[in-house]
Amino acid sequence: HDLVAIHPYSPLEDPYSLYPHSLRNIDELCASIVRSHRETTQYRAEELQALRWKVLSREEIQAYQSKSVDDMWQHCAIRLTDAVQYVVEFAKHIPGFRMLSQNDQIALLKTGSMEVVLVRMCRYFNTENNTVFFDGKFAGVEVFKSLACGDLITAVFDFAHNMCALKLTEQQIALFSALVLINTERPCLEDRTRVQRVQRSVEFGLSHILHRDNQESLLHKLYQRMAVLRSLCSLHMEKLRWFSQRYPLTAHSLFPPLYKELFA
Ligand code: CLR
Repeated sequence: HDLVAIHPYSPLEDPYSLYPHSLRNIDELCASIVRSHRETTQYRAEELQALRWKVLSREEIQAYQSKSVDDMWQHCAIRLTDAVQYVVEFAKHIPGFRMLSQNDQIALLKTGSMEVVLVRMCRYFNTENNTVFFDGKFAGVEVFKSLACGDLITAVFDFAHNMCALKLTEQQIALFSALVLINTERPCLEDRTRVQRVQRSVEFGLSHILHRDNQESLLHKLYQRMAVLRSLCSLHMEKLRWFSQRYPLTAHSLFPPLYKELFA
């Protein structure tokens, strides 16, 4: 288990989860989630802003388009797995997460990590030309043509575009990501009440900062986005099953172990 290896179960390191109802300070909870978000997003907002002029050339786009289906899938699976690994790091520092059993941590990450990657995608998205930062440059939908899953790519880009339109602050993104991850509706949870306690504190944190920012109307929109995320992730799983049937060898031997563990 790759995930178990990166998740030593150490409840004592986490003061909040021992006393979930005596959160002395909701600001402290928010600050700690924002800090772990900041420390686990590969690029800072200013860095990404400065890189916006870097777009793929005609030739580079053609190079991606002429890759074989399985080459391009493998390439994207590796990029996605990198991103997922940062989300796992982020999860570990959400107050209360480490208090959950290893099985529940894995159950939450199995369904939630891809959703958080998609939430994070809006930081890497340029709405002016509908491109995403991929492999060091900004890439449009056409770059992913050889994956042969145009409907998924279009849906993912649409989602990023709509998320950008909400103009969330880094703090709002951090709290929303935590809420996406800590979700009692996920299948196979052993101790739902414990997950619920953590979920409540994160919900409380999110409404607290939205209230502070005078943007309470966002809450409803964010809950709507969560439903879209769920459908995107089941589409991703569907595409992965299709791919694994067609290219069992690539899926079996060339995909990163963490990608297989989470999604296969
Ligand atoms: C999301 C935010 C992360 C950094 C990051 C890394 C990889 C990117 C991902 C972001 C967005 C979605 C992405 C992905 C690589 C491939 C994937 C562009 C920017 C596209 C949508 C293709 C998905 C293909 C699957 C079907 C395998 O912090």
